[in-house]
Order: sequence, then structure tokens, then C-alpha cells
Amino acid sequence: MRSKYVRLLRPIAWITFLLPFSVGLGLGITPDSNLLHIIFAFIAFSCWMSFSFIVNSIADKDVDKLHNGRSKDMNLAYQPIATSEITEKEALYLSMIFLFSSLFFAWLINPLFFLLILIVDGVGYIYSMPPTRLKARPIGDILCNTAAGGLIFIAGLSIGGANMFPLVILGAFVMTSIFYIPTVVTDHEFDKKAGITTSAVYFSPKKILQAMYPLTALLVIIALIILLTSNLELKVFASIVIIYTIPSTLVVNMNLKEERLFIHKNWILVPFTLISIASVGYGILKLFGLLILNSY
Ligand code: GPP
Ligand code: MG
Repeated sequence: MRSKYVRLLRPIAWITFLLPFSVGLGLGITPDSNLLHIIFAFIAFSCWMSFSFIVNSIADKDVDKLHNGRSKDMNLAYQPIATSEITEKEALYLSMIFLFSSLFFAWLINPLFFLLILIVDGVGYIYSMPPTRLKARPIGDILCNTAAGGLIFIAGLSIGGANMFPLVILGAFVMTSIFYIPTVVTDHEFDKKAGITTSAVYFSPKKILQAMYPLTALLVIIALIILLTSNLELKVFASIVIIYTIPSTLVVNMNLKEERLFIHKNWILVPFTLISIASVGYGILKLFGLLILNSY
């Protein structure tokens, strides 16, 4: 079995937020960006995720014991707090260290990046922890994940500062909410059993998946405007968004049988990892002046 600290931090689950962060970073970098800032940004990102997942496992310790291993990065019953391999107090200390480290490294980058990391740390906390515990409130779960994905995208953009356009940012928020919805549906059975009223439990899996259609339509409109009005780099980006999102929405809605969504987790994890690597690679090429699509 994986080390108890890896099971506490759940780095594989970070991939869902690594995608908006990396795409933002890739789009934002210019040949004038600072390599050290990029490294610090990844450390701040990892510390934010570590903080958010530790407080989540503290808040979820009783429900995680009921998990059967389905549709997740791991069987949550093996979370080290649920198995008592790590005490709640030790986890709390660790979460504090990660919280302060995320803020410290963010502060080394730029004031906007610092502010955004401060906010997403707060979102990570109110998502899991009482009294808010928004993950257990319909719409609250979607809003937190959409906010976190959109804001971490802006943080990524801000490292280099290019392409910080309102429409691009709006697109990132809409796209995050679209791709969050299937994940709350794959958790539906477990959340219902555990008595957690997520949006999927409240509205039903079918209804909440159907919400992907108007959101996809809105995203396509945004992407088309970007495609028609922006620079070459954003045109390519907008085309990829359209090509990736429309089939995803259709496939996800077609794979709901009864109340179960039959989508293997790798359908999210593998493309998200590949797109993240490609985005960071693209940003690095721009940084070293090896690929210039736009003139900065
Ligand atoms: C786990 O949530 C997800 C997180 C802790 C990341 C959320 C971070 C934000 C900043 C919103 P979960 O308890 O709903 O899922 P799981 O059952 O996989 O733990
Ligand atoms: Mg949890």
C-alpha cells in the first residue's frame, strides 16, 4: 500500500486542479517570465492542494470509512486518519504547515498570485470544514470547485501575465463547472449512502448531468468569440476547448445508466495529465523563446 502521507495528500486527485493551473500558466508565460516564479508557483499549488486535501480528510474521516474504492483516486477507507495511522492533531499541524507554505511561496511571485492562493486556501477550507461544509450543500459543492478551478487558472495566467482577458477567464470558470459535474455524479452512490447532500444527490444524477448542456452551449459561444477576435495562441486554445468539451458532454450524458455513471476515472485523469504536461511544456518553450505564436 502507498505511504500514509501519500494517502493523506492524495496527489493523483490534484490532477483535476492541475489542469486549469497548467493551462493558465502555459497561456500566461512570455519570454520575459521568471523561471524561479514558475517553480515557486508549483510549490504553492502543491501546498494549497495538500492543505485542502488534509482538511478534507479530517472533516470526512467518519464517512470515508464507508467507501468501497469505486471511481476514486484511492479507496477512501484507507485514508490514514480513518485508519488511525495519523492522528487528527498531527494532520492539523501538517495542514497549517502547508497553508503557511502555500502563502509564503505565493508571496514570492506577485500580489495577485498571493491574493488568489489566499482565496483558494479559504475555499478549500469552507468546502470541507464545518460550519460551512459546502461540499454537503447542493450548488455549494459546484460553486466551490468552479471558483477554485477558475481562480487557480487566473493565478496560473498571472505568473507571466499574458492573455489575461475577461472572456478567457469566464471560459475557464464555465469549463471547470462543466467538468466538475461528472465527478459529483460518480460519487453519487457513496455520498447518498453517507448522507451527504451533494448537488447530484439533491437534484438527481440525470438532472445535474443535463446542466452540462446549457453550460457547454455557453462555453462554445465564448470560445467562438475568442476564436473570431483573438490572437493565434488563443484561437488554438479556443479550438481545443470546443473539440474537447462537446464530445465529453455528449459521452458523459450517454453513459448514465439508472443512477450510475459508467465512466472510468482514467477518462478524466489521463487526458487531464497529458493536457497539463503539454501546457507546461508549451509555456517553457515560450519562456526560452523556442516557440513564438504571438508577439509580446
Ligand atoms: C475532495 O472532496 C476534494 C478536495 C478536498 C479538493 C477541493 C478543494 C477545493 C479548493 C474546492 P470530496 O470530499 O468531495 O471528495 P472525496 O470523496 O474524493 O474526498
Ligand atoms: Mg473527502
